Amino acid sequence: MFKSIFVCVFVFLCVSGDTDPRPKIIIDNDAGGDDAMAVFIALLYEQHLSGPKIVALTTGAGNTDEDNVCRNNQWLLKLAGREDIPIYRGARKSLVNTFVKSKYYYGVDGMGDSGEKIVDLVAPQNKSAVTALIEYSKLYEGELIIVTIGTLTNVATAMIVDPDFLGRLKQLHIGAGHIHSEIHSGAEFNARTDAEAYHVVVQNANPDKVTIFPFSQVKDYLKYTKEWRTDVLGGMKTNIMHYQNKFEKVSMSKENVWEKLDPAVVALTLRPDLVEEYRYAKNDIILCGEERGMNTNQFVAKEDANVRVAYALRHEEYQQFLLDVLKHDANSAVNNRTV
Ligand SMILES: [Ca+2]
Repeated sequence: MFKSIFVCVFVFLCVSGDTDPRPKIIIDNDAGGDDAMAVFIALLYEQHLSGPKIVALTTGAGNTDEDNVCRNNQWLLKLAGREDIPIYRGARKSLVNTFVKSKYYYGVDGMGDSGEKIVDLVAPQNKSAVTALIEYSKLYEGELIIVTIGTLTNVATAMIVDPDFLGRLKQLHIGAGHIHSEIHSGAEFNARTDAEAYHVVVQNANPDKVTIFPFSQVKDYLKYTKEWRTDVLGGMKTNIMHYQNKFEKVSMSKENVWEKLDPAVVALTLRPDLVEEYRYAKNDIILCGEERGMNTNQFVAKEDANVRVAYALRHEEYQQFLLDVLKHDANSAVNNRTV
């Protein structure tokens, strides 16, 4: 009896191919210089601080076209020495033919237009991002956290294809949208770029599974001086920070302060204690008219909510987190850059 149970467990573990008890993470991104830092943080946190296991990256158009986003994901894994992580290519445009062309905030190539040539890249997988998301949700049922830091096109499509998709996830963490106010009055890029996808996701959401990390809250709570980003964070002599500074070069030239959604969303996923207050909300997006792409949000009791919102964030603790994680490098413990 015990022998047969042992054999069954052994076969299951062999088939699933994983005995690691840590949570599993997929980062769905549109890299993007800010996505780059988010991916680096997750990889370094896994490698040096026993963080959740990054099992895949999935791509979609956004900061630049999907061909560039895919290549940028290849760069990131190469620089981090993590070509073991598969890349699955996703949405090349929005669900409805309303794709808002990027203003190339991070440069035409999405990564600072540095002219850098990073070679010997590992090819992406043939399987699509949507198929991969669904299959990983089955492989790691109850363990998988999907973090989106681009449009919601891939996740919305997975929800449409497989109505049980969200139920199998441990969490879906969404970096998109705003809690609108006088100072956050325009539509947020990730939400607006595929407004229909955002609508599909929140229509199918529930607050036990879905947390929204609005950009407005990052702007309110996690705003730092340009000097701190350039001299302190950017001054750390690691290979990864050397490239990260290049990837943000175009965007930094336009900014007076440093406030980035993508690294914050990944950091708050890895370290939920960096969120000071969550609230529950009825959250959606406006699809028609002049306000298209803007969010609607009403804070309510959990039983009336469709999402949880990361509302108040810890300023100093997040700043320290960035220093503690990004002081590490891909190949050694601390500060190994010599050239
Ligand atoms: Ca992004």
